[in-house]
Amino acid sequence: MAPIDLRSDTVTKPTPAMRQAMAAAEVGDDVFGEDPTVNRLQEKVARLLGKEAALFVASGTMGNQICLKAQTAPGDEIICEQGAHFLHYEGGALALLSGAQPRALPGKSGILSAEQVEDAIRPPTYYYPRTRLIALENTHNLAGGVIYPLAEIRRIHETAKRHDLKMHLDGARLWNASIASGIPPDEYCRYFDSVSVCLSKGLGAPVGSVVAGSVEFVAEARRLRKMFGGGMRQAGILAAAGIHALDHHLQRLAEDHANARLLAEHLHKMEGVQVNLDSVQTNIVIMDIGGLRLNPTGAAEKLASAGVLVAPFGKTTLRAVTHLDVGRQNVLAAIEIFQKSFLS
Ligand code: TLP
Repeated sequence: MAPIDLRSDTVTKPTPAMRQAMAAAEVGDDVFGEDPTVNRLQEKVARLLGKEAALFVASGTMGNQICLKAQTAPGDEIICEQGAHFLHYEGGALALLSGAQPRALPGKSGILSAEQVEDAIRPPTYYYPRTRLIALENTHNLAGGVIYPLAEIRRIHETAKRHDLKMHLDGARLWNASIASGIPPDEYCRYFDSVSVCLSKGLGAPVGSVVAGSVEFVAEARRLRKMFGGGMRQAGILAAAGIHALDHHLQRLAEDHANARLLAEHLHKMEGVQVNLDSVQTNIVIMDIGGLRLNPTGAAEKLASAGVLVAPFGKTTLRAVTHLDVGRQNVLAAIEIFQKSFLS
């Protein structure tokens, strides 16, 4: 039997209907801007996010890095939370590609306050780095899928405006935030100059992310995408999967959230395991197994041999993520496996 794969929501396989949409996609050379399906996806995402324009890119990493570079110069400073994805999981790309430096602040469950941001903004003197950009993540992956409170985003935005700073949103899982909170994506995005959203996570497309912003920003993003080697040709085959995902897989994210909750509540009751239930707001469950006599790698291996895949995610933590390819029955089966593996 195939294992129950909770390592990430990136592991989903395209559904038969998605594959059909991909096979039927009209295509053209997207480097010339001539792929009608890519253009349709870009228009659709721009509309959903309330932005003037959007650009299809290869990955969430490429999306973030294009947005960060487009809005900074080497030596500039980017204010972000210390668990930001682009600091830890993008291979140091910020240093290489933008030459900007992060000013990483400790958030509460990944959430920065406007006061913290205000305090970190550098006065304009010749020896300080120039604060340029504020980058937030919604949902916050390392904090366990926590949703950024809209009221705090608004306050941070006011601070940004006062200091003439730009705002970037890593919205790899913005769809999850939106479905869980009931706040439409464009309401979140109106406070940001650039947004990067993923199609290949909760939405279940095989490849791709989209960056969005003003027409001027997207023109620069297009230039950088080419420079980073991300100009794809008949990419409509991939964009079709994204369009299909947005049409069919958005509302169902609520099921992933209910499944994550179910898993979290059961895990939290297990001896030696702790889950901060307050942070389980979407499809990610981070469990602290410090109370067991297992390290995360050993625990993940034990679970894998019993049929559940999870990701070691810290010194004493494991991460489980629910998605399109795991239903409630799979989660119930996984709970039994967790119980047996952790208790034996
Ligand atoms: N996150 C992956 C891993 O890299 C950890 C995952 O399994 O969660 N922003 C955020 C908030 C992300 O979680 C990710 C992927 C990305 C950006 C990068 O996306 P990709 O993997 O498409 O480059």
